[in-house]
Amino acid sequence: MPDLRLISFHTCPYVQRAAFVLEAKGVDYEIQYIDLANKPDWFLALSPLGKVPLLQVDGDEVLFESQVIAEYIEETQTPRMHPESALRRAKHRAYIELISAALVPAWRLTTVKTKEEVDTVAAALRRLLERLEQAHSGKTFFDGKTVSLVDAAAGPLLQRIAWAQEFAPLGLFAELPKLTAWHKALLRTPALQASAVPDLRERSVAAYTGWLGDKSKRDATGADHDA
Ligand SMILES: N[C@@H](CCC(=O)N[C@@H](CS)C(=O)NCC(=O)O)C(=O)O
Repeated sequence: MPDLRLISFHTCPYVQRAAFVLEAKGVDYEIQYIDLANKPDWFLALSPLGKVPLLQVDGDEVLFESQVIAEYIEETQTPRMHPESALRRAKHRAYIELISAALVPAWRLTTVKTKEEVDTVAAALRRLLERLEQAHSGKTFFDGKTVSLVDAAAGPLLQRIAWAQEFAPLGLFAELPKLTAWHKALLRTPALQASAVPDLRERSVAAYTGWLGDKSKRDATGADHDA
């Protein structure tokens, strides 16, 4: 088994995706956290895009991009998380792309400054969540009773949506019963629980520096979203 080291940032949902896959397969790995506000020189030398996650394999090989890392772990470690059928596998990869696209507005919710911007960003996120609801099998996880790479990508997204809605009821899960149940099932999944530091929620909530995180502004403008 190769020697694996995951270079991480505490609250990064992309790192969590890679860690979820390692945990779901019971793979041994080390994790090293860096400060993205003060990137070390060794990290900048290793990371072509200056981003986490990185996976160092046997010391000198470096992989970047979370989904590439997830696919490498999938190809080299059991049990398989991707479906056997090429068509289903392709669809899983397509929905992982959709989840990556949804992480962009989910992250923007932490910083946008006005209620109007929050509503616009939440509406864009909601449209993607509706497509995910349509694609979900209705079983415990995205496509069955066991976790797939789609679940590894979705867990960190659904956690962040729930945390945004602790500040104001944005209605992001409203009338999406499959996503609501999926979120609950993923929260109970050991691989998601082990994919990040125990205080991930507190650290993530602290990143809300925009309108959602500012109670005085919310009170002034009224957090009158539909639930
Ligand atoms: N597409 C990349 C996105 C990774 C990413 O955006 N990571 C963020 C932290 S969550 C990062 O390293 N940001 C540092 C920067 O952009 O300078 C992946 O899937 O790995």
